[in-house]
Amino acid sequence: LREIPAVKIELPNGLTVDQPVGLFINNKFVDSAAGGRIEVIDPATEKHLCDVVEAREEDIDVAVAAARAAFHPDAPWRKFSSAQRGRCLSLLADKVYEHLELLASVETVDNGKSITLARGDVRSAAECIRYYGGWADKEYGQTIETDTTRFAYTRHEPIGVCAQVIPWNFPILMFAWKIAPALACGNTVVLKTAEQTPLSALMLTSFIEECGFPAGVINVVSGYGKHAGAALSAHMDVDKIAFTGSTGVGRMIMRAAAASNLKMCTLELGGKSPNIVFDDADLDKAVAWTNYGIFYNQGQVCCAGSRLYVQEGIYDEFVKRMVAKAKTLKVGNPFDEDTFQGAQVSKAQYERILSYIDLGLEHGAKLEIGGKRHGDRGYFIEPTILSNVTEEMAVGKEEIFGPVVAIIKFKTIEEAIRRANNTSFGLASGVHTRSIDTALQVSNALQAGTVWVNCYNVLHHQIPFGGYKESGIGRELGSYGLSNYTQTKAVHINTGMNLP
Ligand code: TXE
Repeated sequence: LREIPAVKIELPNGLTVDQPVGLFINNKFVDSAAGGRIEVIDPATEKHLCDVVEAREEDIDVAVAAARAAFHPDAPWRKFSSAQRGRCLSLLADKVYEHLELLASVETVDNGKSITLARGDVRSAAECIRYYGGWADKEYGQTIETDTTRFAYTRHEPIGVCAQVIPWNFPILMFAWKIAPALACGNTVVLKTAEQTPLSALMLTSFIEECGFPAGVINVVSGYGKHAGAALSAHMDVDKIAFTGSTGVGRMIMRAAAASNLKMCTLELGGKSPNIVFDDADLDKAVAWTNYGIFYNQGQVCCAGSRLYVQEGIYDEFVKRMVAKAKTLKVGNPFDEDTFQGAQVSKAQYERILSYIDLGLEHGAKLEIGGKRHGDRGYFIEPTILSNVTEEMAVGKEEIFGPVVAIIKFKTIEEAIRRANNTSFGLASGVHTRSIDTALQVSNALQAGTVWVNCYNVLHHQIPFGGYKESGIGRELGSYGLSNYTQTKAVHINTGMNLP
C-alpha cells in the first residue's frame, strides 16, 4: 500500500503540527485500497482541519493480517520477554509525556474539549500506559496443589489478535486504556478510532516504532462504524473485540461476534448515572462535585452524574446553588487557559442534545438555567439544569451525553435507592452525605460498577471501571483489566496417576 505523508495543520494556539493521516499498518502510514477520506472538523470553529484515510472492509483485512503475522509464534513480538514488552510500553509513556503539549493541542482542536482538560487526559493516558507496562512481567499463572500424583499449573496466555473500537469523548485516553493492557499481555491489536476524532491516536502512533514495537503489533485505522467497525466485529480472524460506545452499537458488536467466530467480547457502554445528595451533605462540596459530575468534558462522559437526586430538606437551596455555580463556568474557546467547557464534539451531537432539552421542556421539566446554544459559532451549549424531572421522561431515563442535568427530588433513603436503581443502565453512581452509615448502605445497594462517595468522576488507572446491567461486560483498568486480554490454559502433568 502507498505510504501517505503527514499533513501540516495550523492550530488556533499557533502550533503547526505534522499530522499523520494514513492508516497505521505494519508501522507505516498508508492509503486505503479504495482511497476514501474522512473530513476532520474543529468543533469549536466548524472549520475543516484535514482529511484522514478511511478504512473499509478490504483495509481491515490487511490490518488484521498484519496483526496476525505479528502474532505468529516465530514473530519477534512473541519472542520478546515480558519485561521487553513492558519496556516498550514504558518508552511509549515517556513519548506521551515528551509530546504532552502537542498531543493535548491536537486533542483540543479535534474534540473541542478545553486545553487544560486535554492535558489531563494526555497525562492520564501516559500513566495508564506506564502502569500496564509495569504489569507485563507480573501477570502469570498459578501452580495448583492437588495431590502427589499430579503437577498442575496455569498459563495466562495472550488471546491473539484483538480488535478495539473506541469513541470520541476521550480519544487519547481510550486509546491508552485499550492498547496498554492488550500489549502488556502479549496480544497484537487493530484499533479503530471514532470517525469524529482520529487525530490524537494517529499522532501518538507515530512514536510507536521508535519505542521498539515490531511491525504489525499495533495497527490503528480511521473509519466509520458501519464499515470498518462492523468488519472488525464480524471478522473471522479476530480473536477478541473490545468496545466503548453506545449501548445500541454494543449489542450489534456482540451479535456480530456471536454470529462469526464467537470472538471474546468486552463492552463499556452508556449510562444515566444517579448522583444522590442527602440532607446532611456538606452543601458547598456537594454542589462543587455534582456540578463537576455533569459538566466535566461538556457532559460527554459515559459515567456522568446526569440524574441528580436531591433530598427534600435541602432541595430548594441546592438548586439555587447549582444554578449559581453553573453561571460561573466559563464556556468558549477551548484554547483559553481558563475555559472550563468547550464545544460538543460534532454537529450531530450538538443537535441531539438541544432536541433532548426541547423534549424535556415539552414533557414538563422546568428550565432552571441554560437550554440553548452558546455564542454563534461552534457547537457550544450552555450548561443546562432541568428540575421537576421524573424517570419516565426521556431526559430522566435516556443518555443525553451533553451538559444537561436532570434534578429529581426525593424524601427517604429507601426511595433514593429504589429510584436510582430504576434504570437499565449501571455504570456509575454517587452519594453525598456526612453519615458513614448512609454512605455504606447506599453504596452497597446501588447497582453500578462504580460508586463515588463525596466526590464524582474521579477515575484512576489502578481502579477497575465498568458497568452493571446494560452498561457493559467486563472491567477495564487495574489488575482486573488484564483478564480481558489473557486466556487461561491448565496443564496437568502425571507424576504418578494411574488410569481411573
Ligand atoms: O456512538 P457510537 P455515537 C453514546 C452517547 C452518544 C451516543 C451516540 O449517548 O450520544 O452514544 O454516539 C463505532 N460496528 N456514547 O453515535 O456509534 C463508531 O465508529 C462497530 C457513549 O457516536 O456507539 C465509534 O468508533 N463499531 C459512549 C464507536 O463505535 C461501530 C461514547 C462509538 O460510536 C458501529 C460514545 C458498528 N456497527 C457515545 N457503529 C461511552 N460509553 O462513553 C458505530 N461504531
